[in-house]
Amino acid sequence: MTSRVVCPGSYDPVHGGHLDVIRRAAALFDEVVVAILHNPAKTGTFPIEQRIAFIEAATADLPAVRVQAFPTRLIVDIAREVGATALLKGLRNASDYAYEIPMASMNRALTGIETIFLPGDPAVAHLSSSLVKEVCALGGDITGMVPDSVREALEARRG
Ligand code: COD
Repeated sequence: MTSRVVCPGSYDPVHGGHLDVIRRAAALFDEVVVAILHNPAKTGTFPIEQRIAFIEAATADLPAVRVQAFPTRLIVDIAREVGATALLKGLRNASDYAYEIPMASMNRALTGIETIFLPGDPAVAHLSSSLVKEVCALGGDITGMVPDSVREALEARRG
């Protein structure tokens, strides 16, 4: 039976921490669905189509990975629809843990789906979409933190 996992997130935009988790997921499961969803606590920076394009380009060497957007849907419904065994997320630190555990519990209460957590790689644990955007907007160098296409798009937004 094909094992399939969903990696949910805003991915606005994708960065090296996300890509590390996606690559590790692809080594563990037959198929990885990277699901771009709406986080009500965040306002969007990049259009959904552009977020998809950034991730597709960065994972082009991983045939098991597919990227889909489900802007106004519950993650548990997406997981059921695509036939996922589990959700998979990265955990950078205690703040991530405090944020993620209630969501994992809620999702399990809704449909029984489990959430698997991978510890963030310390080499990229400092990365978040919001910090990368802030550093770039204020003139900092984000080379290597995000794919080049993302860096160029963020630099262009500086004006
Ligand atoms: N290293 C390792 N992992 C990382 C790193 C890093 N440097 N940076 C981020 N991650 C992990 C995060 O911990 C997270 O697991 C994932 O990558 C995605 O991160 P973000 O920031 O792009 O995404 P979030 O946290 O904004 O995503 C929240 C969701 C969109 C998944 C959530 O709001 C959701 O499920 N929304 C859909 C509606 C829904 O079902 N709501 C009810 C939830 S109970």
